[in-house]
Amino acid sequence: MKLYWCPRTRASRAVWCLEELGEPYERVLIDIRDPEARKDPGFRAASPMGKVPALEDGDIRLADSAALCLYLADRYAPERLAPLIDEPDRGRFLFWMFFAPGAMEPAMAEKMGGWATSRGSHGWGDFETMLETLESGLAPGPWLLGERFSVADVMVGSTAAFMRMFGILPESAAISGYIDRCLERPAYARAMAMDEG
Ligand SMILES: N[C@@H](CCC(=O)N[C@@H](CS)C(=O)NCC(=O)O)C(=O)O
Repeated sequence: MKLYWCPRTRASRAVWCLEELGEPYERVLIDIRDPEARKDPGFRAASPMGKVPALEDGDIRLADSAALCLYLADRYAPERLAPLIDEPDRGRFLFWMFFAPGAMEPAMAEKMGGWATSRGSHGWGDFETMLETLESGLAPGPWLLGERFSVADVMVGSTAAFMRMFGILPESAAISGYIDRCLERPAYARAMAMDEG
């Protein structure tokens, strides 16, 4: 597998996921600040928006951290990192997988950009609703699926860590404790170390 990657970007989620899998992969650096580097044909074929992360696995090419995590878990760690399609946990799992890009990220943009809120008409609700939903999803924990860690935690945990890093996470013992638990995972620590070079 080839992971198109750039340090200190959302690509760290894909690295965390790959490190949890334990399958061999190669990291290909795409400096997203360099327009020439972004012309790499393999990268463009895998990433329609020209964004990292993107993945090549045999004939399969795809981009987007949530899509990658779902693909990788289903393909290489079914049951271990993603509930199987007919397990009851699969429903909650899919909700949280899409919660990160579909609710957390736009709610963060709303908060940081000072956008007008519209809980009923914005698909992500609003920042407060997103936080309340996450807090209640983390009870009883320790993970979103209780004792079962999954790639939904890779998506939601990394996004919550970005929130804390950007200084927009209000005081929340449940969310802060969750981020700390994520950071204690050796696979996440390895992904963070790669960001530092
Ligand atoms: N929804 C995508 C977003 C990826 C994304 O925005 N990546 C940024 C880096 S964090 C990027 O590649 N930016 C370069 C650009 O858009 O020109 C994901 O989660 O993978």
